[in-house]
Amino acid sequence: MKYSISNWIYGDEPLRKTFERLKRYGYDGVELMGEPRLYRVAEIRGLCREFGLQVLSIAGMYPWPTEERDLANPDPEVRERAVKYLRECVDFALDVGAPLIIVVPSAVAKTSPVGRFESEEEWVAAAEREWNYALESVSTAAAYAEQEGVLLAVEPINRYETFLINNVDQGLRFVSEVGSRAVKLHLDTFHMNIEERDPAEAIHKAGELLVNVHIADSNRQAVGYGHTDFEAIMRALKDIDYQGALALEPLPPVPDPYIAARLMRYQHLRDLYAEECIARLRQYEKEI
Ligand code: LER
Ligand code: MN
Repeated sequence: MKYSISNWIYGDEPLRKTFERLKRYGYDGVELMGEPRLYRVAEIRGLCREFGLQVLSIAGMYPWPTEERDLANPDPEVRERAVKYLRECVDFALDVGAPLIIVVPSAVAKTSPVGRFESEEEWVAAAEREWNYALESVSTAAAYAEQEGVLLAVEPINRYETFLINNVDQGLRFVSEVGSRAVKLHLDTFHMNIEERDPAEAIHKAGELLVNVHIADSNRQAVGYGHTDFEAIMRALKDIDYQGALALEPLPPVPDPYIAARLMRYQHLRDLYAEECIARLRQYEKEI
């Protein structure tokens, strides 16, 4: 199994410090935050060579409210900018040798369609419209990704962070409706813990469409801090012959993930979580 850490959980920490941590604890690579304009490609390539690490994935960032990153937005100009952002992420992935980009097809923390609704019917109609807009946007971006040989991996996230795609069934339906070779599925153990009846069963359902996985425990902290059954998860990944990476995304105990990522008072957890997560997951790998 390949292991990485998604560097958005370290706020604006310098890349060198992140790469040093990854190397120290035996990781194979990094998942880079999808902010192409914040990086210098030459620096990333140099750090990968120096530390013997790979960029294994790009985590697209879609913070709500946004006029730039909402692929499902009713405003066509907003959607156009969101597709442009994804194309920039594809170019960035090519520049740093990353095989895939994570896509959340509506913005993160957008828990209702855009607008005000007087009735259930209006809400349902608006949600369906945004589903279709998201399909159209992801299909457009997928045509470019397919041509460039990069994958887009759709991430279902929990109901408190999106109304659009919360679980593996909805994720698989979305992937099938886009119907592109370049569009696959990503799963996250933290979100699955909220939305799935059985996370291991969800992994089995995803099967060969699963190309990337985020790891955090049930309380979004490091492996072993919550009640997620990682043994069952590792066994399910083995059963489906999972070939992707496990990208760690554990956060300090603070409700808003983007604030949690930046709080200096929890910085001491960065090394500790990095060390514990890979050690515990490797142990499960050995035992199953
Ligand atoms: C992103 O990978 C994710 O899991 C979202 O919940 C961002 O907070
Ligand atoms: Mn995630």
